[in-house]
Amino acid sequence: MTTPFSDLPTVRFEGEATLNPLAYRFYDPELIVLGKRLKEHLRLTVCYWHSFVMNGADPFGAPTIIRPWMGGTDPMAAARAKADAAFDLFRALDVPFYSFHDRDIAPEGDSLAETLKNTRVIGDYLAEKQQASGVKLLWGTANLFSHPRFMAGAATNPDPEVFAWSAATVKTALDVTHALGGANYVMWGGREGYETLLNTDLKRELDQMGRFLSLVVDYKHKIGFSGPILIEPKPKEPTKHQYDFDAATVYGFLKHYGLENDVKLNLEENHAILAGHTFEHEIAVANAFGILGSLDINRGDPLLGWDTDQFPNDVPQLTLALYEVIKAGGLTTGGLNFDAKLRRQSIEPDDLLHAHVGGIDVCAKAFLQAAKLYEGGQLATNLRDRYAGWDRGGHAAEGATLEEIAAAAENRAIDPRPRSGRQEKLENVVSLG
Ligand code: XUL
Ligand code: CO
Repeated sequence: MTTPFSDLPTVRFEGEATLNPLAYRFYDPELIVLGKRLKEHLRLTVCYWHSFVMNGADPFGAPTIIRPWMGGTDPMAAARAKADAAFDLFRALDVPFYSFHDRDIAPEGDSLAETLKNTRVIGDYLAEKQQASGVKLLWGTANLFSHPRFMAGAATNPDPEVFAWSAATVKTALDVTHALGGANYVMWGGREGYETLLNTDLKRELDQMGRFLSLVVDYKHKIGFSGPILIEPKPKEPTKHQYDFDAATVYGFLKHYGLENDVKLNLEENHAILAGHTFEHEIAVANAFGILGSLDINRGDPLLGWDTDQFPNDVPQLTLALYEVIKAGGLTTGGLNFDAKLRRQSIEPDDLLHAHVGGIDVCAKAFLQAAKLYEGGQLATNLRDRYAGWDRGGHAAEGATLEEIAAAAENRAIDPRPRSGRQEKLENVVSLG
């Protein structure tokens, strides 16, 4: 079927000097950086939900964005038309990956069985589209938050019937992700949280969430899905207290339920900000615990306290985040997923193009700057020098008891001299090179 993106030329790298707004100025997919092609570092991903489902409706008003593939009387035909539009956009942007929720790709049916069948049938259609285009699936996930049945949670719901419904939904979404060769399977705890303890058994809900995740991990091994399960932390919205608050909280949760070797994280810039962190903090925490998985690349608005999911356009900020990714050894199965949506007044199909082209170039420019910082080595040298005392061994070295350290400190009577943290000097290196 013809879609608004069918006839668009494919966006290409034209270099920094080009005046063509629909060309890449920094994203040269074949450029070798740090020993790998840029496209292999970034693993750019377009997400289905914001680009093909979201229509600009908000709590105050009706849809504004024209999505020609939505509507009609046959929801399965509409789902196929949506897939055609999606793969036309992937081709026009020349991105290697995409991502989806089950409900983005296929409609809810009249029964659970019909809903699951719809997911599988459209999954087969997507397999054909992948085959024809070469575009791959970065991750699939299940939408366990939009329908009213999930209002009090999915795995954490007080009603075991909802737990069971959610299990069936995730099983099918994971089956389809597996069949499509998905590199990861993501779980964002949409409604897993609470508004008030007056009606919530917090311990029971956490146990239910731990059990649900264990069941998913067992099933993943059973079917031979080799990618990681990724939890996506978010501190609030929709609920006031989301259980998957941030990277550190999720690690504690995984450890408690013995899942830290099977589950990693999908971190999102705007979620980090809502948790009172920077994106780079969340990446560094995940790396410290060995659970860095993938990234949802977007930004919030400093004047707004909610998840605005805007396309990234802050190069200095993203440079710091991607520097942490490089330090962590890069994303292996993960990628940079544009979990970002157009503003409500950006209503033309080509707004979607401009948003992604700019977002991709921002990621590329930030990555190239981060790679330069990494190769330049100034930050690493500084860090090494700052902790050099530990390399010299000494009385506080590994293995010493508290008494030994205490006695040595007292005998030596050295009053350690404060040394500059050199923050401004280092910030200048980042900003000015
Ligand atoms: C919600 C969010 C989700 C997840 C997938 O804030 O980020 O779109 O990425 O469920
Ligand atoms: Co996200």
